[in-house]
Amino acid sequence: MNTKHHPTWRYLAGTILLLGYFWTASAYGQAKPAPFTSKDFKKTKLTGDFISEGVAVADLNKDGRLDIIAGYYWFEAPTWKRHELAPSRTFEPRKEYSNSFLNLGMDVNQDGWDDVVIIDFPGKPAFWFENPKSTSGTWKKHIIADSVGVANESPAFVDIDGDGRLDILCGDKDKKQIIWLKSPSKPGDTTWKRFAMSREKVPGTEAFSHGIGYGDVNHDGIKDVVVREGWFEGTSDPTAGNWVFHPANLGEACSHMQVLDVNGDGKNDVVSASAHALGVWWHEQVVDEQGTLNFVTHLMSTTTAQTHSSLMADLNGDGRAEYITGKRFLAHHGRDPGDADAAMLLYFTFTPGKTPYWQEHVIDNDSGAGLNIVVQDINNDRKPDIVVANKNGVYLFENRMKK
Ligand SMILES: [Ca+2]
Ligand SMILES: [Ca+2]
Ligand SMILES: [Ca+2]
Ligand SMILES: [Ca+2]
Repeated sequence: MNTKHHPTWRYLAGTILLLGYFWTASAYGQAKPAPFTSKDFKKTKLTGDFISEGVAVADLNKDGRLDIIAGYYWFEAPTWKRHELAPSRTFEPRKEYSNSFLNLGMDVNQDGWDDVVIIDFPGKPAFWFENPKSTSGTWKKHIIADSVGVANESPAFVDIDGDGRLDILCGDKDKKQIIWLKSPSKPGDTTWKRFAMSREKVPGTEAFSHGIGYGDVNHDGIKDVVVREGWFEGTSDPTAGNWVFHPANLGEACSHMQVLDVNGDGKNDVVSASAHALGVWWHEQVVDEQGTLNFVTHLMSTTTAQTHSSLMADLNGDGRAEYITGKRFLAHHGRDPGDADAAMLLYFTFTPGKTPYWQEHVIDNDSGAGLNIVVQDINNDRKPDIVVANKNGVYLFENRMKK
C-alpha cells in the first residue's frame, strides 16, 4: 500500500505531532520566554554543555589573562578555547549531577601557578588539581583533608584566620560540627588542616544541610557563623571548637547566607534565598527586652525558584555590595515545581533607611547560576564581571554599568 498521501496516515501523523507538542510542553514547562539580557551586561555563552555547577576564575596558563574554570574543564582567555584538567564528560542535565559542585581558583601550593579546588557531591571529600605549569602536563589530584566529607550544600570560600588566603567553611558530617579547612599557608605545603569551630552534634552540618554564612551578628567585631537554625558566636580563636550556638529562626532551607545591615538600624540582618523552592528573604535582627537576639523574616522576591547560590559584590561601583543570585536550572532534573522555568540571573541593590530597602534587577533569563557564583574583573576594565556554570552551560557577563 502506498501510504505516502493517504489521508488517514496524514491525520495520524498530525495527531502524533500534536500530542508530542503537548507532552513536551507539559514535561518541560511553559515555552521559553523571549530572551532578555540587561543592557548593563555583555553576555558570552562559553558552552551550553552541562559540565559543572561550580565555577572559578584564575590565570591557569600564566599569560596575564584570567581564565574560566568549570569543574574538570577550563576556558582559555580571550578566545575561551576549552581544555580538560582531567578526564570527564558532559553530563545529562535532566538525569545526572556532575562531579563538580563548587569551584575555587587559587595557588594552593604557592609555586606561582594557580590551582583548581573542587567541592564534589555533598558529603564527599573536596580535592584540588595541581597546575602542571604547562598546557600539556597532567594535573595531579590531591584530596583535601580526606577524613572530612564537606557537609552543608553551600560551603563558603572565606579567609577565616586572616592570613590573606581563602579557606573553606563547611560542616563535618561525621562529627556534626561546624569546621573550617585551612588552606596551606607556606610555599610547598599541600596540607589543609581541619579546625572545629563549634561543638559536636550541631545544626547545619548534615551532608544536605541547606544554608551557612559568615559575618558579625552580635556586633562585637568578631565574625560569627549563621545557619538557618541559629548562629554560632565567634570568639577570637577560630580553632577553639567552643563557639556557642544560639538558636534563632533564620527561615527556610537556603543557599549561602549573607550578613549585612539591610535596614540601616545598626544591627546586622541576614539575606538568604531558597535553594529548592521559591523566595528571597531578609531576616531582620531584633532584640527583645531580655536581650535575646532573634530574626523576623521578610519576603523580598518570588521572581525565581531554586536560588542555590548567592554572593555579595559591588557591581555598580557605589561602594556598597549587591546580593547576586540565580536559578539553579533543573536543580533536581525537572522534578520540582518550576525547576525548568527560565534560568534567571538577578541582583539586588540595597539602600538602608529607604523603603523598600532593596531593589531587584534582572540580569538575564537564559543562564541562571550553579552552586557558586564568581564576581571578578575578567577583562581588566576595573568593573567586576559575573561568571556562572550550571546545567544550562557556562556564561560570562561583562559589566557595562556606568558609575
Ligand atoms: Ca590565562
Ligand atoms: Ca600552584
Ligand atoms: Ca560576633
Ligand atoms: Ca538591621
